[in-house]
Amino acid sequence: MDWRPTACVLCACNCGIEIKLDGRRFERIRGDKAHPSSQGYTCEKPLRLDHYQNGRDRLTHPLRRRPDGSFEQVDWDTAIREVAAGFAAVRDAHGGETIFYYGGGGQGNHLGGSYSGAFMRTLGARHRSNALAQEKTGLFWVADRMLGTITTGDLDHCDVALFVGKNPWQSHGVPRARPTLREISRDPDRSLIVIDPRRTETAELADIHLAVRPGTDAWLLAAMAGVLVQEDLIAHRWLEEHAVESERVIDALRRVPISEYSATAGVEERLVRDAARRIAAARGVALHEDLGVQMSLHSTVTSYLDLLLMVLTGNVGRRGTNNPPILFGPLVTYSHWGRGRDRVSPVVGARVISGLVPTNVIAEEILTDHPRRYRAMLVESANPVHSVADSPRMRDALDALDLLVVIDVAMTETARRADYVLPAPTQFEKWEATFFNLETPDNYFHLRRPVLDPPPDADLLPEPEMYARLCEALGVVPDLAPLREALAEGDRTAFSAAFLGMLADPALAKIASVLLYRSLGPTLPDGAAAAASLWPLAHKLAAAHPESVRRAGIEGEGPQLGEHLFDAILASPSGLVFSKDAPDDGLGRLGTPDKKIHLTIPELVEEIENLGAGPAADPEFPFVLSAGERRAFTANTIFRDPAWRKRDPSGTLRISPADAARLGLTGGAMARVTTRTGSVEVPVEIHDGLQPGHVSLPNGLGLSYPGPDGAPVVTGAAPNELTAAGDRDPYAGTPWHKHVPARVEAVTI
Ligand SMILES: Nc1nc2c(c(=O)[nH]1)N[C@H]1C(S)=C(S)[C@@H](COP(=O)(O)OP(=O)(O)OC[C@H]3O[C@@H](n4cnc5c(=O)[nH]c(N)nc54)[C@H](O)[C@@H]3O)O[C@H]1N2
Ligand SMILES: Nc1nc2c(c(=O)[nH]1)N[C@H]1C(S)=C(S)[C@@H](COP(=O)(O)OP(=O)(O)OC[C@H]3O[C@@H](n4cnc5c(=O)[nH]c(N)nc54)[C@H](O)[C@@H]3O)O[C@H]1N2
Ligand code: SF4
Ligand SMILES: [Mo]
Repeated sequence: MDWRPTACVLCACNCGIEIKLDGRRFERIRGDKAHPSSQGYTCEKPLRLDHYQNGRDRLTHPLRRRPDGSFEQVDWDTAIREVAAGFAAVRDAHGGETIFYYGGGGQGNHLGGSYSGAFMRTLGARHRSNALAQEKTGLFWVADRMLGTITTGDLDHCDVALFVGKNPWQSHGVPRARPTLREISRDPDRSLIVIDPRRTETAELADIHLAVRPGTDAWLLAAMAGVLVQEDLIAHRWLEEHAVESERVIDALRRVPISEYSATAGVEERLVRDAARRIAAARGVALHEDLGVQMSLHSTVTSYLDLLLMVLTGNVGRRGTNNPPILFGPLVTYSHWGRGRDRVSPVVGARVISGLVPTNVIAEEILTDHPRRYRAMLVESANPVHSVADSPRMRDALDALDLLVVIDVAMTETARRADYVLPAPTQFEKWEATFFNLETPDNYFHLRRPVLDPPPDADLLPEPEMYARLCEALGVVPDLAPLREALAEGDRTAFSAAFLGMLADPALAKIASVLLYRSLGPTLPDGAAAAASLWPLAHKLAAAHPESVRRAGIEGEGPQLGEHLFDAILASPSGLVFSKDAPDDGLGRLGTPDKKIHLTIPELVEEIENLGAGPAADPEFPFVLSAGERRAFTANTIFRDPAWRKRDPSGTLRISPADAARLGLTGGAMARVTTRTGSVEVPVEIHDGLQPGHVSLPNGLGLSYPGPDGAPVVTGAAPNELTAAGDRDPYAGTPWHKHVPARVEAVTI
């Protein structure tokens, strides 16, 4: 009876869960069997969600910084008026493009972010970023140039699953990760191939584990692609039909020195050849690459090589291979094929991919006297002081701004430096959704209802309401009576016409989401006003992919299909399937103008040709530190209360038995880890899955949280106290967090 459906907010899977309340506490949590993607599955982490919901450092009132640096509570009218005026003053003095937006949603909340553009565009802001620019932009750039779209590996129907730098046993990121991995591993006709320097839980299940030397995936993958070409295992007929510009890259791969590159990567040549042959022989290969390569050396060329393995063997656009998903919302934007502008950041000139400035250049774009430097920043649902490279420098950069405004639910490392902190209800106290809709052949969307009200003694506003009020404070929201009158007619046909009419005015087009929130919003059932921004998305999707939507069981023609899709979303508290592919639909969704795969990216082919000898170690920093490993008890910085961890309370440094013995370290002893940026002391865990020379620290540690007496306590080491902003990919600007040169010593007392 009182099990309330919602979703887990701890990773991009957003598994459906049900929560039973005891007053304001989450008494029990279980998987929601009615959720069409997770089907009752969860990992162990959401059972601890009460630590997020009822954290001791939750924000309760809008805060304004006093001249002495402390915060005072203010009412919402004051906060909204002063924040709007503060940004407007920066715009008037320096231009709107000096206002920077960071965030827009974490692992569970993207609905608020869908309203932020209204405020930012009205101010004339143009530059923004978020965590995707720390991980996925290199892959997005490559996929855009080759395919005109991103793809997702179809694990349900593949016979080979290939994980590169990803440990889904712990990090998930694919639906029902553990049963899926077990199933593939147990099935004699299917193979699991894992490329990871560490013997991870996922690697333990693998048929082929390529234990690459950290940072040398480019050599390994070039060798594998070389095997495909040199043993003539490529899908010639398929390539002739679906690919162009293949000569240059195939020619380069013909000349790859396979033995030498395998040796550089530290993997036996026999195993490299076996893996390539298994891929070539598969009916369907599903590839998932992740941070292990996206945050390491040569990350963009590695993403290119990953996709080359897939394309050369015909593993794109078919069932059981990698397919372009039908995205529900604007998670990725593409620019290469004339659909947007290739831009660069104003100060550093870094490439902007999918609309995002690389996170590693943000501090540099602020700490300068360049006239176009960022002067003000709005941070929503992110903790860049903790999550972006070189925290000390990030703190300096945020302190140098004329204005910093943070929207969050908790008092974070970033919020502590703000001029204004705007408190939002948690993701269980408001309507929420994510745009992590990446699955094929079936794809899912879940609009979540609130599970409980915000605390009665708190004064919070959901993000859409904040943005609407901020736009109103700027004086740009017109009288909406015509829209409301059109809505009063019952169906939304007249409303649709009136709304489209308004968008002819470019100033109003900028605030379209706020117009919808204030007009359509209040007419939606059960207080679902925040869902108003989904209405145009439902229409766009139904117009672009009517067959896929109808296959998902939504009926209607023309605009009616969009209306029905929107209504179905509102009526599906456990989520719904919104699109279903027919087998082999995928190639029709390539985003290139000729619907062909463009195989050669000249600058990356050149890099493959000039990889040279492997990365050289600096004798002063002989270890490779992976700073930010996903473990059983990490969840970005969504859980701030360290008590959520049942094990590994302060985050160990994992080190190989050989290195530990050499350094005189025993399990539980303290070690000092030093990099060019900083130094931390952490307990040691001897881990026989690690290669000598490789050490790792978990992500999400090092947060400051009130202890029992209310005084702040920092638990564990924050990884970005150790990373450097200059350590980044030359194409995408993505960080090398998995490859930080480090020194390890025993701490002697
Ligand atoms: N438990 C838990 N799950 C999470 C999260 C969390 O905080 N905790 N966060 C979520 C988020 S935001 C993300 S982006 C995903 C990330 O998910 P993953 O990318 O799977 O997570 P990581 O553990 O950061 O990195 C994956 C692997 O990269 C390997 N690696 C290190 N160096 C190299 C290298 O040079 N080459 C290769 N091939 N591999 C290397 C590591 O050994 C590690 O096993 O996880 C999500 N899921
Ligand atoms: N060294 C190193 N750095 C890394 C990584 C690494 O592996 N190593 N991983 C990177 C990756 S992949 C990622 S995804 C990032 C993650 O880092 P960030 O993008 O900074 O985000 P999160 O840590 O997920 O924190 C999300 C914030 O949202 C807040 N929040 C929760 N619910 C709500 C809500 O409803 N509304 C609002 N407004 N706020 C809310 C939380 O309190 C928290 O402050 O870290 C990156 N940084
Ligand atoms: S897999 Fe991700 S979304 Fe699912 S329950 Fe675990 S942390 Fe939550
Ligand atoms: Mo992430």
